[in-house]
Amino acid sequence: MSSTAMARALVTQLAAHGVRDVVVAPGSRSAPLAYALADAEAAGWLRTHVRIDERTAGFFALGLARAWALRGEPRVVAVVTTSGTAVANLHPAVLEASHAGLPLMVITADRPHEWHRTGANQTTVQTGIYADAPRAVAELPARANPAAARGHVARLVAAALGTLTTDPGPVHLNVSFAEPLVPDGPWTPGDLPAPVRVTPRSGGGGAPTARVPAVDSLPSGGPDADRLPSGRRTLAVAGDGAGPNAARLAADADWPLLAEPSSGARTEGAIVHYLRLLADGLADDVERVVVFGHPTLSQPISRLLGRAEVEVVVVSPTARWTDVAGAATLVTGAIAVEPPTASDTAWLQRWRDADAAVTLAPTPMQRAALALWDTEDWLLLGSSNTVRAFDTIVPGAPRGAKVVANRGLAGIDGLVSTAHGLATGLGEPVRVVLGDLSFAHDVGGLARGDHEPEVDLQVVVLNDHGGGIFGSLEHAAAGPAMFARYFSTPQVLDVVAAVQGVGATASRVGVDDLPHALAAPIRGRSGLDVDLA
Ligand SMILES: Cc1ncc(C[n+]2csc(CCOP(=O)(O)OP(=O)(O)O)c2C)c(N)n1
Ligand SMILES: [Mg+2]
Repeated sequence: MSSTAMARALVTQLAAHGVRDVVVAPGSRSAPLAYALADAEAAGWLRTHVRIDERTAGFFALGLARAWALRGEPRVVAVVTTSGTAVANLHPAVLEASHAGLPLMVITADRPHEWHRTGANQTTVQTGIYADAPRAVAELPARANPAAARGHVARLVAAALGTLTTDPGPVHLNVSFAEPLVPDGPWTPGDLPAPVRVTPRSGGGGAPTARVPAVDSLPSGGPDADRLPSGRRTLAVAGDGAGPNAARLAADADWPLLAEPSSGARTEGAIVHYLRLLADGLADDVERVVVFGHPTLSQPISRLLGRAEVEVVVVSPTARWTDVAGAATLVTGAIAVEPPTASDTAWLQRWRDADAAVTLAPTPMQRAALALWDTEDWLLLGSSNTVRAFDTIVPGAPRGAKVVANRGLAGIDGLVSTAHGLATGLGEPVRVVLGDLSFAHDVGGLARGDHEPEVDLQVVVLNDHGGGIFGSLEHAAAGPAMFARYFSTPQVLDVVAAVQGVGATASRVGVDDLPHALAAPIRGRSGLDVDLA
């Protein structure tokens, strides 16, 4: 059967199974899909987004997937590439999607199977390339019957959403196309066919939500909830993507709330200086820790969760929960809390008082973090010191519900691209704040094709001229030459010029001027190079 017929069948089934965004990178082998997707977009079935760099395309798709999840309507986002090295360029985003639990469908075009291992141009073994990251893998050989598309797409979409597995994440479809790669006639997509209905056994929950804030994924009551008795000195630890219910439960139970900035739970009442308080010995009296989301930011929390005498309860809506030390005695989808006793309230007050008593002179990066926290647009926090500056200084506030980060694997890559996809998906202004090396890693993510829409996206570079985080690690003790060349790695880079080079506006500001610069509305693509020196 023709490549055109297979491409049209796949696109039809993607749209039928709820895919609304497809990111496309140019290529000839994937051309049958490009033609079919263009027709599908013209028919209003879905939106396409064209990116030239597949590494960027992958993270852009991840940002789109996160946008759907943040809106409480998780959907699979597909990304289409040609064969060869293009496929490998998607790997970082596939890994982040796997560890963040986001539904990304990677569709890689391949050469006919008989060309494998023959020296054929741009031909390699693509199936299995992402190792065990995909939740499902499907292969469609060249000249396969297009009727096969329906079943495979239904399976892949269900696996990506975790409909039956409660384990959402990336999936991989490798589809081979033989010539001709151009359509054999016009196509006007009409009515969408009915999708395969895939429903979970209980029928109640529907697809689990990806691990992102603003998604109420942790019902605090309900018949299936595990009831946690009051009267135990408990801490609530809200890691990335914990969601606002973590804050609500902590408030209901009078538990001190230790919420990372991208938890969605760093809202009113959160303990700000918890790292300091843990270090000062308040942790010694903890009897129980209830963990929400994916905490990664601090050693003291990890140590606390590894202490033998501390009871650890993990609340997780998906099959992949965080319990590094293997200490959890209960892993549950939902908890119910009892009204607090006088001792619970006294325990909370002890933490609040200690928190209020901490005085510290903020570092320039922390001052930048406070200024950014004071804004109202969506905020994507970069890895490394950026997210940690926020974690150690910003108060619990409603803004905490509009902060996200790529904490699946905490890479310094793909952050600008993720923000670009997020802004496109939300249709709202987004600000990404990140280190100078992280920015250098993904300058291309800010670029836009001539024929792609402009978005409201601001890149804020916290510029300390190199990887500042290494100065707080044991490598700070390496000699200055060793440290500068192999760890800090400052770059010959003009951030303003780089931003301007992709057609965005840019300016350099000092920390003192940052609040003023942030007061201007985010319009189009822009950059702020914040000089932390
Ligand atoms: C893709 C990737 N490569 C390397 C690392 C290791 N790494 C962690 S932080 C860091 C330096 C980041 O520098 P910058 O973005 O300037 O942030 P800063 O520490 O200065 O705040 C590096 C290289 C990583 N996390 N991800
Ligand atoms: Mg830096």
